[in-house]
Amino acid sequence: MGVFCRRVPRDTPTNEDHLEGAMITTYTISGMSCGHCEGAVRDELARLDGVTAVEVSAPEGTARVESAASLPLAAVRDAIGEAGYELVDA
Ligand SMILES: [Cu+2]
Repeated sequence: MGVFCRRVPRDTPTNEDHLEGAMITTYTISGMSCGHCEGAVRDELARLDGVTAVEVSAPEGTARVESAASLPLAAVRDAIGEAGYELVDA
């Protein structure tokens, strides 16, 4: 609601290395307002072990994460927190 994003834009390449048989999990995230927020969340999630692709949508408040194996929820929560946002429990 009228929140200004003060994040500095960064060039973040999307990871397009799709793995066959990968797991896809969608997480709900609160607090994202624009593309810079998306980039920050994507950067952090992409750093997690086993993550092969990340798509983040600020308007939908979601992150769609593709990974080779199931990700520990605590690690996902920490990564989103590191970016400055909050994982919303389903
Ligand atoms: Cu933003």
